[in-house]
Amino acid sequence: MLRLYFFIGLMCLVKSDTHETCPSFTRLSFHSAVVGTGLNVKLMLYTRRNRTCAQAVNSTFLGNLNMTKKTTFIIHGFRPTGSPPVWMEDLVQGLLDVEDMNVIVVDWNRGATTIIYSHASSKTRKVAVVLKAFIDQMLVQGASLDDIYMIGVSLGAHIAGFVGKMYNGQLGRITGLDPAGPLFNGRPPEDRLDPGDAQFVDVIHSDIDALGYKEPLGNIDFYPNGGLDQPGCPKTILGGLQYFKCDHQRSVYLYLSSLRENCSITAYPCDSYRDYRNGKCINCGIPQKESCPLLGYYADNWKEYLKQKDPPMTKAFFDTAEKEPYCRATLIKEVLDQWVSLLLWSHVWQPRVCCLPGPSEASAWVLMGHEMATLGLTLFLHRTNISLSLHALLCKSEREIANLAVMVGSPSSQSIIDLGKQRVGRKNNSLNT
Ligand SMILES: *[C@@H]1O[C@H](CO)[C@@H](O)[C@H](O)[C@H]1NC(C)=O
Ligand SMILES: *[C@@H]1O[C@H](CO)[C@@H](O)[C@H](O)[C@H]1NC(C)=O
Ligand SMILES: *[C@@H]1O[C@H](CO)[C@@H](O)[C@H](O)[C@H]1NC(C)=O
Ligand SMILES: *[C@@H]1O[C@H](CO)[C@@H](O)[C@H](O)[C@H]1NC(C)=O
Ligand SMILES: *[C@@H]1O[C@H](CO)[C@@H](O)[C@H](O)[C@H]1NC(C)=O
Ligand SMILES: *[C@@H]1O[C@H](CO)[C@@H](O)[C@H](O)[C@H]1NC(C)=O
Ligand SMILES: [Ca+2]
Repeated sequence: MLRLYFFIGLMCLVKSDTHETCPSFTRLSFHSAVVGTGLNVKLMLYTRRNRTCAQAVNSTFLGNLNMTKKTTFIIHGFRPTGSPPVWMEDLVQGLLDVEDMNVIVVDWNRGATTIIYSHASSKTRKVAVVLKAFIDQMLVQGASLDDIYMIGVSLGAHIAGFVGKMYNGQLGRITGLDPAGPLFNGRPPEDRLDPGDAQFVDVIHSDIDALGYKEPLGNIDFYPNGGLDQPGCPKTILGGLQYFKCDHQRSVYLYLSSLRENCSITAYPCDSYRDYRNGKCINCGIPQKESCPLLGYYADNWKEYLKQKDPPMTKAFFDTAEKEPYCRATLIKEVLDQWVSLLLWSHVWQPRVCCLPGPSEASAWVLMGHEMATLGLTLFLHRTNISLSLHALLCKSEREIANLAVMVGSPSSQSIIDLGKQRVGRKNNSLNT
């Protein structure tokens, strides 16, 4: 017993100690959610020089914010239990891993924590006003709107949209991670995130039948596994809290996976998930020299192309695995289920340097029969070696194959296989040499 008291005492000491030097995300209890919380927005700055210890900043104190760098704001959503978002730390560190930037965690837990969703959603514009005041100060200090990036989760996505509207769409970029649907579905553009809110708006929709927003909201809208339900998430209420939030939260985990070098997810522009599953959208609908858009952090590589479209909105689909690495799709499960056809295709970044017919052909297709399925699986398991092996197979070139997708031929993807056959037919020479 004494030991327990000692331990608790020690924890309090440690806690109050770190509290003074490093501000951390507001931690509230379920009690706060029941009684409700007044709005208080805390901004915490993380940089590569100070990855673990945040600095509290506000519109009168910009701290170590370096105005010449990109600044990414992370804005969370509704918090019905008051706890900090479990993914926040990974997102901050992941962003700092990929780029030397300022990362600002927008902690509006006081405001978002309530059991009554409409109370939280009614505070979104007020949070946006606080962020506007902060960004105005950044601009005074020499920052550029081009360098401002907002990642908004759920209600946070609409907050980012409201900030963007106040700058007439001049913010660099907004990423909406399953933007909130309830009370926003069907609203006009001024009352929600819309493609005009930033120079580039990309959105992941992972729970359009419950907590997420159904219709497209950005220049590109990604619908993983069709956007309704995510593999690996509980299908019944027996799954507890996960039943409610798993699909919704998956958008954040998919985005996070894009920050990891080994897990890029390729998406296929398409009118509907059904068309995608039927193999109608495998050529990306994008000029030949480009490969398909990637989900997540690097989605803005396709910005110029996507914005040229009229209207500048594209829906993109893809399938994922049920747990990390999500990029692994359903290959292994389905192969184990004895599918015999395996279709493997790659998008070659620089067809000119490969022995493909010419620059007009961006994709190389290989249809693999039964014998080759084993080889394909082996290649897949040694993921880092796939591109090497494909080089040997297709290109005999040292150039990187930028993107690769492996998919099992299932009855629904018969048309992919047919298309693959045609392509293989046309490329027999290059494959055999
Ligand atoms: C990191 O932040 C803490 C608290 O703000 C500060 O004491 C420390 O000097 C910072 N470290 C660096 C390298 O800036
Ligand atoms: C801004 O932050 C500084 C330093 O943390 C603090 O002293 C000041 O009171 C804050 N100002 C406001 C308006 O919150
Ligand atoms: C801000 O960043 C630039 C380059 O990104 C760097 O040259 C400069 O030293 C930084 N300023 C501070 C105060 O760290
Ligand atoms: C991918 O990389 C991350 C860190 O970059 C690592 O934690 C993870 O295990 C890797 N996954 C695979 C399948 O290699
Ligand atoms: C990739 O292939 C090389 C040569 O065959 C081998 O030495 C290496 O271990 C392989 N790497 C992986 C991750 O399988
Ligand atoms: C191409 O190769 C495949 C498999 O080796 C073969 O079935 C097909 O007949 C070949 N097509 C042409 C046009 O040579
Ligand atoms: Ca769902």
